[in-house]
Amino acid sequence: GPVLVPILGDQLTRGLASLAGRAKDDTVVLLMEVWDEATYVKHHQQKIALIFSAMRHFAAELEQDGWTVDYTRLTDPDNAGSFTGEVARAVERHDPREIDIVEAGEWRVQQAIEEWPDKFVCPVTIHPDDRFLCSIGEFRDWAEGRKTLQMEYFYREMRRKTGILMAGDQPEGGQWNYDYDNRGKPDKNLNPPPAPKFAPDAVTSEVMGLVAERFGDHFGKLDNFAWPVTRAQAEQARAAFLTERLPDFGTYQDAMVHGSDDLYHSLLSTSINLGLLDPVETCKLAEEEYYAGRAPINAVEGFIRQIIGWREYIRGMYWLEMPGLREANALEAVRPLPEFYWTGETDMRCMADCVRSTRDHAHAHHIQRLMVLGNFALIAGIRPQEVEDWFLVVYADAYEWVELPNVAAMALWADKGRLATKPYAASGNYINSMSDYCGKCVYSPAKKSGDGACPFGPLYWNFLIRNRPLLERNNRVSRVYSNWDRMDETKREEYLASAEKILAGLVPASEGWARG
Ligand code: FAD
Ligand code: DLZ
Ligand code: SF4
Repeated sequence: GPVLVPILGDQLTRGLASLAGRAKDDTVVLLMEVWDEATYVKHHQQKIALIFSAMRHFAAELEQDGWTVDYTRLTDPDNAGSFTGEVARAVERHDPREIDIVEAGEWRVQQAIEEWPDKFVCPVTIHPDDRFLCSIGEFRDWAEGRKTLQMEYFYREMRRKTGILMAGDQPEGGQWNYDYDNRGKPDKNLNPPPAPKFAPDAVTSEVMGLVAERFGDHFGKLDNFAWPVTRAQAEQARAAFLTERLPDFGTYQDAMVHGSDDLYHSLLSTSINLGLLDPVETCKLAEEEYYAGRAPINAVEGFIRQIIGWREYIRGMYWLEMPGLREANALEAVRPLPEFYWTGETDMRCMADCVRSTRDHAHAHHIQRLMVLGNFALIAGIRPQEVEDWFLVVYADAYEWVELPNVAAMALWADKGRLATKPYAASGNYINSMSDYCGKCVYSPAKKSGDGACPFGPLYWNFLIRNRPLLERNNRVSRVYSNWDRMDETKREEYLASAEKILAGLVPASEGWARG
């Protein structure tokens, strides 16, 4: 028989390692829409629509290219509901002499694939995913024996490896990192050109019908779907970003503006994660903008660092820390997730805006995820596993390999600082300085406790005091404890009393939002 090449929903890349060098007349490509993947958490409706539409478009492109494609739809009456079950059915249909697959992005799926050699009579080859610059083994080697695993050092290795923004063996411009220039506050000059929107075509519309029918009870709005679903659309989105928004990407990377959901961000994470865009190629195109004098170094370096730095590092950390990372809870946080993460019904204007963007577009930008949604969960002491489920459900770009390290380790410090040197805990002062949220909020960061005080303030101090034994030893945090100790007694008591009141007022989310 032929070689059977199963391709998972986030492996939509023409040059995938399992297809490279393969004869078309000797191969059956298998794509599977399966119930298990669509429901292991109750993904945002746009996320399911995006993945199914991109899979169907990709299958059609492969066929046009001369490949034989076997595609199981979710509604096929015999659909087995799982990857393993669908591969088993395909083995019966095609009697393959071999199965060739690229390793899965997610641990859960990889565990299942690793059982295939015992399940199927034909040999199974599992290829490394060479769409990442750094393989899992290479990352392990880098991490081994290091006391600290800071992203910055890993990133420099990736710069050297690719030669991107390198002048010989020195970083272009003399510095590795220009973050110091990337703290621009939102001001009146902010006028970002809107990112291109892609109206649903016939394929996407059909899939949206399916999602509405089968997954209509899942979180999120479906009808303003505008994601790129093909490589051509993703390239168009990328080109528009590089010419229109990249030059200001750096400066306003950390800014937040009410009602403005992407500012100068690229919105390319969904396309990169699905495999529609190559990460290194994307960085090289950004680098060209710098050498052509069309974008400044702080913007280009900042963008490239997110991709060959953070994205690769996060993926390496995932495979280094799994399966334990899923259970990690260094700060012993046990409070249930508040209902407003799902409904957006809260007086906190920052939080309400971030949940609105998340619900309407299955997207929020990095600082919204980290410093509003993540920060609140951190300082309120929400159980990491509930926060992780939320982040995995709500974003169109969320796969566990990238979501989990960002949430558990970066935002919640559940790994006790293996990834982030100190917790990203902040009071309303930070949000106030980086956004226009606070001016029209019913709360005020200037008011420190009692009625009308921004909840982030008391919760911030409460968090620090609750975790003092663990955090005080960290010399990047210890300074704030001296501030606390110098504060007068009544003020300290007011902070802690306010915090208790705020925490007691949090309404836990009802069951059934994240899991069926
Ligand atoms: P840009 O700001 O334009 O950045 C460019 C690219 O860099 C992104 O497209 C992405 O591929 C990459 N990137 C940037 N930051 C990170 C990061 N921290 N980790 C990995 N890649 C990064 N990203 C996901 O892709 N999926 C997730 O599920 C996810 N969950 C997150 C949860 C939390 C709590 C936090 C703090 C961050 C999370 N991120 C996640 C990272 C980041 O917020 C998104 O990649 C980014 O907002 C996507 O929008 P963009 O394409 O406009 O990004
Ligand atoms: C997220 C997702 C969803 C919702 N549905 C499918 C699907 O039906 N078929 C599929 O191949 N992939 C799906 N995915 C993405 C997978 O979960 C993703 O391929 C794995 O996470 C990779 O480890
Ligand atoms: Fe958010 Fe506090 Fe600012 Fe209100 S005052 S928007 S709650 S940071």
